[in-house]
Formats: sequence, structure tokens, C-alpha cells
Amino acid sequence: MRRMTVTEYIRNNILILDGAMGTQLHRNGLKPGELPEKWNTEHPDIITGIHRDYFDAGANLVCTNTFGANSLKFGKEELEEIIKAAVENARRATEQSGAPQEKWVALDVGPSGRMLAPYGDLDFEEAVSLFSEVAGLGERYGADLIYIETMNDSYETKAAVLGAREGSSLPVFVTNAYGEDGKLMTGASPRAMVAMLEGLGADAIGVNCSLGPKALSPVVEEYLAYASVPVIMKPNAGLPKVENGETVYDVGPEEFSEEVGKMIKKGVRLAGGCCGTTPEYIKGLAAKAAGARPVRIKAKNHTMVSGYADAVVFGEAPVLIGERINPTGKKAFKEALRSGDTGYILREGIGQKEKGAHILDVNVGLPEIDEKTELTRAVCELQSVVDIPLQIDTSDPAAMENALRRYNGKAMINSVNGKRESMDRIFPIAKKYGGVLVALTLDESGIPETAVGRLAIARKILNEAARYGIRKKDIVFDPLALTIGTGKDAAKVTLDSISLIKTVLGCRTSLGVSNVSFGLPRREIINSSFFTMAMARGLSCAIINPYSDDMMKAYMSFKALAGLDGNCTDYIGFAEKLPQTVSGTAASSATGKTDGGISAGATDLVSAIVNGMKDESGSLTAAMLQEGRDPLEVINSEVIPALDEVGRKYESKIVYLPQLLMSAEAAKASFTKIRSALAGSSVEQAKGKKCKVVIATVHGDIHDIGKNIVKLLLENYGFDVMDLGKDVPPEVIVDSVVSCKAPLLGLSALMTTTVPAMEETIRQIREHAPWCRVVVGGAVLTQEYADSIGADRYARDAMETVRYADSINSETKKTI
Ligand code: B12
Repeated sequence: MRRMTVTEYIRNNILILDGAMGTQLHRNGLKPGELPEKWNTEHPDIITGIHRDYFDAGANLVCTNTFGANSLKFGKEELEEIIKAAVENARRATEQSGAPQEKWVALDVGPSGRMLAPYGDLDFEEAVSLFSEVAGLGERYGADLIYIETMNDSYETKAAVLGAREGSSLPVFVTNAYGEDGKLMTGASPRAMVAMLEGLGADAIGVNCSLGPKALSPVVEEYLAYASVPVIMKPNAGLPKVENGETVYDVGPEEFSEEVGKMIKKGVRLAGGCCGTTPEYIKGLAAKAAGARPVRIKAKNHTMVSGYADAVVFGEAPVLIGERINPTGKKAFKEALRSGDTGYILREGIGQKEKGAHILDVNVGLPEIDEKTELTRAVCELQSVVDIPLQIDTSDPAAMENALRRYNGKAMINSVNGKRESMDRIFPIAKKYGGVLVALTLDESGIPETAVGRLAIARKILNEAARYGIRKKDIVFDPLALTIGTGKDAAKVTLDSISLIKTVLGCRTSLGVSNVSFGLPRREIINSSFFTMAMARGLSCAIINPYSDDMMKAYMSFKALAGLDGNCTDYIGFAEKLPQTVSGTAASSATGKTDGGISAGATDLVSAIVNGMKDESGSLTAAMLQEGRDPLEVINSEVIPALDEVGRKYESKIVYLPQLLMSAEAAKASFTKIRSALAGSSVEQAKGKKCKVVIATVHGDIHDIGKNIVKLLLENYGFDVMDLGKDVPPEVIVDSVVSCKAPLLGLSALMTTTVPAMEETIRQIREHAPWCRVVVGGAVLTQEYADSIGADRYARDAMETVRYADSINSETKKTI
């Protein structure tokens, strides 16, 4: 008889996963710094024993000891040996264990250990191929599935899933690691991950590691609310504490199975343990699950698109899609595209989001540009500064595929239509990468003149999509707005189509609203009325110009009138910001003459840095310097306040690490211009006239913007600065101070967690270089802190550092 596959099993049964591997390896003598994956070949019996213990405890599935097995850490041959041995070790355990339950072996895949570009230096395709290689080896040596785990970045998760799919034909399970704020390190919410991973075709998804079961439950509940595939929960045994030199976890086996058991009752289908859990935990869990009836997995009919941070879930209020990133009729945008000026697109993106767009349409189609390259570039660059989802808009399937592949999230796909050729080209792409399709109700015979005709095409598209496994919730029909200038019933037919598609097919609809007024004067009057009529018929989303006050007025008042804006809060907020003038004046740019330069977005240096716009920051700084602004004044009144604002937003979780990184890059671009403005002037003349100063950011800390400013200013004032860089170990700093007999050392630390490294450095300086004075600085330091760690001086900013250095310089001269 054919053995049941793991995906068949989880359809009707609760599956028990294993517990921690790391904890067990340490118990068996793995030393700090030793690579656990090597134990597959060096100690196969121990690894098999660990797996066997989990099977004996009741696990149905164990993950191989291959968390960090990838080609960044191991050579080709060794990697293959490790994966082969790892699968064999687990497979042997299935044979050795006498436990009666069904058993499977998953190839375990952890993060690569590097951040993906643009935040790090690992290229997306490089990441895909390294995961694909690992998955291929897993399949070759007999794993039953690929289990991707502990991913804390959505983009790397996508690369891993694509890699697993392209490198093997095995089922793919995915669990992510969440912080206490319920988000991934790079900011994704659970529902953003559900949208993306279901789109990519993962067979089971959920959460592992992170926190204890209770703290993780709200994240799991969000998965259960949105996911239509089986949900996994594999938490830690609480938080680790060190007791008598040993790491212990604060949630015991009983409490663990109690808490996870509650979530099984709420619908979790696969449950196990992560860090700190042992076979005892799994035994308790298996017993709990044995008494529970699996909760039926319901297909949720949420239409969701996502960016890297969150998902937009289509609900009753229509979703607004910003139309302005489209060169049609825009001279300035065409020029920007031809000259490769992505700043234009970024400004439009940021501006439309600020104006209230929920999704941004991105179209860069111009005959003279390479759309495949440019569309992907625009999508990636936009995603580094805006977190809302994008609608990828192109008629070129190759450009569509390339952009969707690189997109971080689940995009809207604009568009497919009822023509055979279009469906044949677009559906396979949508199926592979996921996405919500905008489907136009036209086919080889054109656009039907009646609503019933358009409904028929919608039905045809729906049936064809189903053959690819694309579900109704992932299709939004655009029944096409035609101009009333040439056909008196044009608007009526479109409106009737919206109603029919909604009531007969139960599908969502989208509309490019402004076409309705083509050829007419004062188009915004017609557009906004038509928009209101369409919303009243149940329109789900609209492609509009969010800068148009008339359209936004229609939208906000519709929401308030339709009972979709409790207490009219959104309406009041919107109305308060409107200029007190008669409608349709200056601010209204939706005239139908779609050209119109740049509407909003970052135009000053502070906003450019806050929004992470690198090129813009550089050019604005250059312009300021050219106007004669003092470089140091630019730092103090523009760059630092901008970074402070980003820091505040980061702390209050308005922005996440990706934006922090992009802002840091933008600040650096500005700083580069300032440095070159200063070079050749006073710096060169003054250089080396005063004493030596060694400067460094302490061990564990990679913040160096502030330290670089201090260095720049010290050099500007004639000091001979030796910059050791960032993340510098105490020993290296001490050696440098000793070797050049520096009378002054400057240390920078920006995090509370790295102040101890500063203290240790000072301690070693006192021991090995007692003559050297130490001045400390950085955002977290205070005079009090500086005193408590034994520094000679705390300097609030670069200028104060220079003054102190001057006093040391005079002293040094006196001693000489
Ligand atoms: C930019 C930035 C980053 C960039 C750094 C890029 C780079 N090359 O420096 C990136 C994105 C890489 C980053 C990473 C992280 N960051 Co950060 N980051 C910031 C941010 C927004 C600005 C820092 C900055 O450059 N300020 C501008 C400069 C000019 O100010 P400054 O450094 O204070 O320097 C002035 C003075 O302090 C003084 N000074 C500075 N150095 C020295 C040295 C000497 C010798 C002297 C005398 C004076 C002196 O003079 C300078 C000029 O006036 C701050 C928030 C903030 N407002 O500080 C968070 C912040 C420092 N980061 C923070 C965190 C938590 C992180 C991460 C852990 C995030 C993560 N989850 O990964 C990582 C840390 C990685 C690591 N191991 O170090 C926290 C620290 C919290 C804390 N209290 O411990 C902060 C405060 C944000 C927050 N509010 O939560 N970060």
C-alpha cells in the first residue's frame, strides 16, 4: 500500500513535530563555536539518537540537523556529505524507533546568515540558488519535505521558498521567527507573511522559536484568522535564563503542552517545540494532541496583497490604488525614465502614500527603455522606501515575471484578460509567485457592449484560472470604464457590470475611474461622481489620483455615508486638512491632463533622509553647500535631526530596520558631500598640526555616523586622527594607542548593550596605556554614565570633543 504523504496526513490529522536540536546537542557535548552540522558525519549515532528520542516521544516529523548547512558555510562536497548524512541519520531513526505513529523526515533549512540587498550584501538570486541547491540535495538523499524555519526577514523567506520550489519537488513548510512586537525583524506582520507564503504555494506555514507559547499565541491567532493552509506552532520553552552557569528556560513541559494544546483547539495543525524543548516536552504535547479533535481548516476568502511590512485586506471600504507612477501623458516622468532618474518614482511613491493611497500602481512602459530591467528596478527601489503593496502594471509578461520574482510580498498583477494568449502567459506566472490579478473583461472579440457580455468573460476567466489552481479571492475584475463622451450608456454598462460580477459571481471589482470622462472638460467633476456611483454599486478598489481633492472628497464622504467610517473619524481628519476654498481649485491636480510634475514626496534634506532617499540626499546637500551653507551647520540642523526622527520612529515601531538602514544610507550620501566640501579646504592645511587622536566605535556596535563626524571635525581642527572603524575589540584599540603613544582616545557607543564594551576598553587602557585620556560619546551616553565607566570626559557632540582635544593638545605640548 502507498504510504500517506505528509501533506495528505495534515489534511485530517494533527501532526506532532520534534523539539530543539541545539539544546540536545549541547547536552551531548557540542562545544561553543563548533559547527553543529558537522556532527552529522562526525557523530551520526548521537544525531540519530536525538531524532529517535523525539519519535519515541510521539513526534511524527523530525527536522534534520542542517539548520546552517548552505554553501556560504560549507564547500560543495562537504555540504553534500552533511546533507546526505543528516537525512540518513533521521531516516535511520524512523527505523529504530518502535513508536507506532506515522513518521517523516524534513530537511531543515535555516537563514543564510546574511542580509539580502538592499539592506545587506546578499543578492536575491544568489540566495535563491543557495537554497535551491540545499533543497535539491535534500530531495536527492530522501527527505520527505523541506522545512524552512526561524526566518526573520520576509525577503529571505521568499528566496528560500522559491529556492525550495525550484530545487526540488517536495512539499514546503515555512515558519518565521517573530519579536515581542509580533513582527519579523524586518517589520512584516503575520498576515503579510500569510499573504506572501500562501501566494508562493507553501504547504503549511506558521511560527517557530521567538518566544514561549503564551507570548507567541497572538501571532499564531493572526495566522489562524487569515491562513487557508495548515498552521504550525513551534515555540521556545519560554525565555532563557542562566542559572548556575547553565541555560534554563522558564516554561516547563506541562505548562508548554497546556498552552500549545489551547492553540491546537483553536486550529493549529502542526505543533512542536523550539529552543529549550526536549523529548519530555514533545511527549506531553503528543499526549495533549491525542485527545484533541483537529479543527477543520477553512478556506478564508480574504483578498490580500502585501508589501514587506503589512497586508492590505480587501474589505467593505474600497481600496485606493495610486495611479501616478505611469508615464502615459507625463512628459517629466518620461524624461526621468529615459535618464534613469529613480528619484522621480520614489517621490511619487512617497507622496501618493502620504495622500492616502493603499497600493501603488507601477508602470514604466516606454518603447525606448528595457522594461524588464527598469520595472524590476523601480519595484525594488520603491520597496526600499515605501512599505505599502505595489500593483505591477505591464503588458510585457517577461517584465511582469521578473518584477514579481523580485517583489517582497504578494503584489497586485495588472493585468490579465479573457484572450487565450493573455491567460496562457499570465496565469502560470501568477500561480508561481502569487498575487492578486486584475482581470479585464475583454477578449478576442473586444469589450462587450453589455454588462451580461462582460460577466460572461469574467466567468470564462474565472474557470480558466481555476485550472491553474488560482482561486476566486485572488482575482479582481475590471469591467472597464469607457468614455461617456462617445457612448451615452458607457458608464451605466460599467456600473451594471460591477453589480453583476459582485452578485452573480461573488467576485471583487476594480476600475480605472478616470477613463469615463475622456474627451470632456473639467474631468474631475465627472470622475468623482462616477467614482461615488461605482462605490455605491460595491466597487472593491479603484485606480485613482490620490492628489485629486475631488476624488478623495468622493471617497471620504462615501465611506462616512456608507457607515464605513465609525464616528466619521477619517472624514473629519481629511476635511480638517482641506484648504478653506471652494472645491476644484489649486490643490486639485486630477484634471485629466495627467501630466503634472512632481507632486509631493521628499523635497527637503530632512525628509529625504527620513524617507531613505539616497540620491536625493546627496543632491540636496550638494545644492545647500553650493548656496554657501556651512557644512557643519548642515550636519547639525539637517542630518542629525533627521536621524533623530528616524530613531524615534524606529523606537515607537513606526519604521523598521529596513527603513532605518535606508535612512542611514541617505545620511551617508549627504555626509559624503559634506566631507568632500571640507576636504581641500581647512582640513588639508590643518592636517597633522596637533596631537594624535585614536578613535573607534566599540566592540559589538556598528553605528559610525557620529564617530565619523567627530573624526571629520577633529581633522578639520588639525588633529592627526587614527580611525579604527566600528565594532573594534578592546585589544585592538589598546594596541593602537600603545603603538602610537596617543595621548587621547575617543570612543563611541550608541547602544545600551555596547556600553559594557566601552567600559572594558577603558579598563584595559588604564592597565596598558595609563597616560592616555579617554573621551566618550554617542547617543546613549550621559555624563553620569561616562563617570561610572571611568572615562575622563563625556562630549555631547563633535565640537565639544574638539574643545577637549585642544586642551589635551596644549597639555601634551607643555609636557614636551
Ligand atoms: C542610523 C542608525 C542605525 C544605522 C547605523 C549606520 C551607521 N553606519 O552608523 C543602522 C541601520 C545600521 C543601525 C543598526 C542598528 N541599530 Co541603530 N540607529 C540609528 C539611528 C537612527 C541614528 C544614529 C546616528 O547616526 N545618529 C546621528 C549621529 C550624528 O549622532 P550620534 O551618533 O549620537 O553622534 C553625535 C554625538 O553622540 C557625538 N558622538 C558620537 N560618537 C562619538 C564619539 C566620540 C569619541 C565623542 C567624543 C562623541 C561622539 O557626536 C556626534 C555628532 O554630534 C539611532 C537613533 C538615534 N537618534 O540615535 C538608532 C539607534 C542607535 N539604533 C538602535 C538599534 C537598537 C539598532 C539595531 C540593534 C537594530 C537591529 N534590530 O538590528 C542595529 C544595531 C547593530 C549593531 N550591532 O550595532 C537603537 C539603540 C537603542 C539603545 N538604547 O540601545 C537606536 C537608539 C534607535 C532606537 N531609538 O531604538 N542603526
